[in-house]
Order: sequence, then C-alpha cells, then structure tokens
Amino acid sequence: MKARSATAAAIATGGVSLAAFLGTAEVVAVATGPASQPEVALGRVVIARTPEWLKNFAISNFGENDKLVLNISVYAALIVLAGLAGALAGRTRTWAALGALTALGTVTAVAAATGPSASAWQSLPSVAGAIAGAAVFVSASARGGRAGRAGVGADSGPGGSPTLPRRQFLKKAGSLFALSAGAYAVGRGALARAYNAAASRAAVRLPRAVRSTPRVAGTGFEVEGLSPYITPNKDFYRVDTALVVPQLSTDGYILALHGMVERPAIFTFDDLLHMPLVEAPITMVCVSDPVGGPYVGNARWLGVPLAHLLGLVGPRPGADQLFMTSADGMTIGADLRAAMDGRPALLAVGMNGEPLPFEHGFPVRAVIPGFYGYASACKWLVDLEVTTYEAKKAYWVQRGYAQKGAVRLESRIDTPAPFAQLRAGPVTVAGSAWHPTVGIRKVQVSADGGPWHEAALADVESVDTWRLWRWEWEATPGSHSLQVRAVGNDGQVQTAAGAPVFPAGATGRQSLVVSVT
Ligand SMILES: Nc1nc2c(c(=O)[nH]1)N[C@H]1C(S)=C(S)[C@@H](COP(=O)(O)O)O[C@H]1N2
Ligand SMILES: [Mo]
Repeated sequence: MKARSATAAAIATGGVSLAAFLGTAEVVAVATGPASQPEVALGRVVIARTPEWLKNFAISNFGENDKLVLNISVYAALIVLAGLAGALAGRTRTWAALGALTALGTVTAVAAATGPSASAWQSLPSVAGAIAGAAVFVSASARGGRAGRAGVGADSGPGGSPTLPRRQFLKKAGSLFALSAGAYAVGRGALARAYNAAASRAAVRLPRAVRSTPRVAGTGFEVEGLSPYITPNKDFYRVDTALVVPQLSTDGYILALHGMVERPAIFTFDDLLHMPLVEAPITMVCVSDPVGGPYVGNARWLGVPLAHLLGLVGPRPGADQLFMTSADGMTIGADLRAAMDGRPALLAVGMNGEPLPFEHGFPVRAVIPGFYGYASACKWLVDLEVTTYEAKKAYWVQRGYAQKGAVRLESRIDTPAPFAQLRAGPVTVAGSAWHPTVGIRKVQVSADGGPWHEAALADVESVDTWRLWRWEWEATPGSHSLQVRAVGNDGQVQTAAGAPVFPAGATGRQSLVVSVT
C-alpha cells in the first residue's frame, strides 16, 4: 500500500516537474518567439526525422489533422517519460529525475537553437524550463522532517529519504502544478498576441492585375457533392511541416534573389506590389494526393511573374534550379526553365481576391503550374537562389522524392461517394480531372468494366486548371463499380498502371463501388 502510493507520488512529482518545465519555457518563449517553445522544437525534429512510410501513413490516415496527432503524441510521450523518470527517481535517486530533465532540456535547447530562425537565444526557454523543472522536483520531493513518518512513501522517497506527508505533498504538488499550468496559459496567450501578423495582413491593399485570365461562364455544374471550379480559401487543402503557422509581417519583409545571377537583388513587399502583377487560375496538387484523394485545389492567384523577377537579376547560363527557402526553413527546388517558359509561374501575393491566408503562405508564396507543391509552391517565401540541381537538394528531394515533381494526369470521382446506396434510375456521376499546363480534352466513365462513355465537360479558364465533368448513368439494381479516366490535350490517356505516392506522385484510375436498390 505504502510502496504503491509512494510510486504514485513519485510519478506525480515527475508530472509536476514537466509542467514546471513547459510553463516556464512558455513564458520565456514570449521573448524568444514561438519556434523556441521546447515542444515545438521537439515536434520539428520529429517531423524532420519521420521516415517516409510513417509520414505517408500519417497523411493518409490523419489528413490535415496530421499535426494535431503529432502534437498529441509529443505531449503524450513527454508525460509518459516524466512519469517514468519520476517513478525511477522515487525508487532510487533524485539524480535520475534531474538527469531526465537535463536530457530533455538539452535535446529541446539544441533543437530550438538549430531551427530555421537559428540563434543561441532560442535555447533559452528550454534551459530555463529545465532549471525550473529541477527546482520543482527537488522541492516537491523534499524531506518533510518527522511529519514524514505518516507520509506518502515515508520510507521510500527520492534518495530513499522520508518525504512530505500525503496532505502536505498533495497541496504542494497541486499548487506547483496550478502555477505551472497558469504560466503556460499566460505564456501561450502572450505568444499568440505578440507573434501575430493579422494587422499587417488586414492592411494589405492588393493592386489590380495588369493582365488577368478572363473568367468564363460554365466552369461548373450544379451537381450535389461536386467540387466548385474555384476552391474557396477556407476549403483549400493545406499540407506543410509548420507546427506553428509563420506570422510574417509585411513591414520588414525582405525577399533575397541571388546565386547564379548577374545582379543579385533584394525586394520588399512594396517592391513586389509595384511590379506588374498577373492574375491566373492555377490548380495546385500535392504529391501525397492518392488516386481519388483530396489534396488538390484550384484558385485564382495574383502575383509577380517569376520570369519578370528573374529577368531583373539575369540568371547565368548553366543554372537549372530555382531554390526557394521559407521563413520556417522549408526548402523547395523548382525547375528554373519552367519558371521562365511563359506559363503563369508566380510569386503570389493574392489568393481568390484576398491577400494570401496565413496557412497558405502570407505574405508571399510561389505557384508554378505543372509541378507538385513540394517542387514549386514554397509558402512564407523569403529567399530565392538561382543554382543547379547538382549543387543543392531541397527538403523532400533529400528524402527521396523526385527532383522535378511534374504533376501526373489524373481524374477523380466526387460523386457518388464510395459505397453510396443509390436508387435505381438516372444517377449523375461527376468529378474533376487535371493535367496542369496540358489541359484535359476528354473524360470517360465505365460502369462494371464495360465500355467507356464520354462525360460532358465544363469549360475551363486555362489549361493550368482542373476540368469538371459529369456523366448521366442509368443505374440498375445491384452492386456496381464505376471507373474514370481522363485524356489530356496532348492525347495522353490516363494510365491504369498504379504507382504509389512515393517518389513521384500516384498514378492509376479511381474506381469505386456503389449499391443500387
Ligand atoms: N514553407 C513551406 N512551404 C510549402 C510546404 C511546407 O511544408 N512549408 N509544403 C509544400 C507542399 S508539399 C504543398 S503540396 C503545398 C501546399 O500548399 P497549401 O497548403 O497552400 O495547399 O505547399 C508547399 N509549400
Ligand atoms: Mo505536397
């Protein structure tokens, strides 16, 4: 009985020390910035080291909640480790707990100080947290003098010494925990207020485009369950490694453009707004989008043509890669020739008529039709280097993904949903198809492996966007499979051969089963 409650107290002591660690660090991070929070630094390391299969598992099973799951896992792991360290220390020696705190503090301090906004100051929250955690551990497991006789673990406290009596211990541990939790909440609130560029974004007035792809009628169909031609910003998929969405302010924003160029230059946000802006609809696709998946969206982007910007600095012969770096340390290498070949490759400042949302890269991101996001669409962009593929490898390329990342010809069924229960009679089958920069000439649907039927196609504003389609099906009772394939403007027929997401994007045809009564 006694031994059991002694262990419980030791575990609780570990937990309270962890709370003190995190609470103190959070308050200190108000001075050093959100990226220096130890749990954020830790999460970043986990993301950077996550093996490919696990990353794909997370994206396909948790989707856009992948970061929520990661955060929960990091906290859960910390709590388990704190409990273990506490129990270990309670049974043997205080140094075990102090050692665990030092180890945790060191790992998070190094992770923070070597993060994207790397500076030694970034380790301060972790160091302060570890000290506070150690102080709390020592204090909560301090000797209670003679009263210790009746106490929790009277004869098995840390270091084998008597500890506080149960009531006194609970009170002390409880108030230390409350204090730590309070500090955490206050620090978190202050961080959210201090590192927030909402006012900066609200103040942006987007200029008119000098050239805008004309809007056309008839780009959509009134079919329930079918995506709209333009994806509203709030529904646009989000894929990135940022645990804290970067909050860059437009004042002080500087974009450097350098490397193999004649005249390196830097540009402020205002400089960019004063350049001739172009507006174009472009469909963006994530390489992690499985066949029939959700990581694709179409928006009207407003931005500076990369060709214009590159023309100002003059790339040198031999360069073939445009290497982009974001404020949060992501690196994305794009095909330099594609950025200048006349397609609307943009440094975007606007998305569907508004400044970029924070989640989508405010204040500046790249969008280059025809390439997956990891090889073209750097968000929170701060640096552009003209270089070679030989000289520099971008983040996902280092992890085995294809160097260029050209988007594959694909099509998707939006409705009916897989395993839908339908009534016999006319059923509208509808979805989208894309091959950015090429465009879609034809979409065909087959029921039960039968002949291919031509779907009706909606209009498109450019070859860089997806194309919506519909087909009227006379559904008869029974279980049926539906399959779709697209044909590009170049005559290419969407292949039936399946390829996984890694390393160059999924191929194959979506097929689903419905039951009709
Ligand atoms: N800074 C930064 N930019 C990034 C990423 C990232 O993780 N960090 N992810 C890329 C990937 S993989 C994709 S598919 C697109 C997604 O852009 P979205 O979130 O606006 O849809 O952003 C790209 N740009
Ligand atoms: Mo992606």
